[in-house]
Amino acid sequence: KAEVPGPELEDVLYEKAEGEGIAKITINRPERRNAFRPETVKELSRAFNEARDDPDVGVIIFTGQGSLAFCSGGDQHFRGRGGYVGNDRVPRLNVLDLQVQIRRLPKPVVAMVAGYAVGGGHVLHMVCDLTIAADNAVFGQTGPKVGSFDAGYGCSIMARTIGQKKAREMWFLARMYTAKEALDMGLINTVVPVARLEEETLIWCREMLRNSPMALRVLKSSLNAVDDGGAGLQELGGNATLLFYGSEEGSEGREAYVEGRAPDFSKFKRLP
Ligand code: 1HA
Repeated sequence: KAEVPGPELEDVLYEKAEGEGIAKITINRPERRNAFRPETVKELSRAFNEARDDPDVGVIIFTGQGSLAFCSGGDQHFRGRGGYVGNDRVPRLNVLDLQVQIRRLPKPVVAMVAGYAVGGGHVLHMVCDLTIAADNAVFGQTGPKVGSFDAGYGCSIMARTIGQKKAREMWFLARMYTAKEALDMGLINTVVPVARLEEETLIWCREMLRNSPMALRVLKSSLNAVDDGGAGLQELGGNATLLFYGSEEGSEGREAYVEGRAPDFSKFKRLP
């Protein structure tokens, strides 16, 4: 167990594997198949922020408590007009902000899915970088059956991932798909027996952790860029600035300014 600054988490668990570079964030509402209420989403956001800021964390596992569900989407008991209504009585669709947060987080986020990943819970696994599924996993959108839809990332990332025809099938018919079907569609990365889910997920995480963190960071923003439009380019551009600040050429500009002299960029060659 690891600390997240602020009030104690109620709906979410935050753990770090000591000396491993892996953080694990778990939705802990198994009695509701890990459906989220506004408070759950706020806590998830705090946990993801902590994992982002922690320089010892290189990969984040996102999962649900128990083997029956990853997440069953928005808790329908909390749904009101205009969104899901939490303790402050304000209706919110704050899971949309969480999707953006996961997407832009400059470290790989791995969805570890046992049981149901449906509705808004299905979209959450889709915005993760990789999905490792147990053989009991079930994937699907329920929106058109329960009076909802996610017309944002829920559609755009899905169509990019599995293609337009399959995406329309998934949304229009609101069927459920087995892990094997999801694998065949390219919706997930691999399927393992449920008893081996965590072990296999750790193998994938450790393999990524052996690779260059900066390469993974730039690749993630680059794979996001086209689909995220201006915001995607902004993310990719931020990485260019980050790298430039670490270079001698970038430092010369800052040093000259601080020292009150004209910068001398003459020694920096123009590469072909
Ligand atoms: O579409 C959006 C959004 C779109 C734009 C912006 C924001 C969005 C935010 C959210 C969403 C959505 O997520 S809409 C889709 C909402 N989710 C669903 O429609 C799934 C509803 N749940 C089920 O279909 C099934 O429960 C299940 C297939 C996940 C599991 O079935 P199973 O194993 O037969 O269990 P079940 O008995 O149905 O559920 C166990 C308990 O969990 C039940 O409570 P109990 O009778 O024991 O008191 C059940 O009511 C509860 N539960 C499960 N899912 C939810 C839930 N309670 C509230 N909300 C749920 N989503």
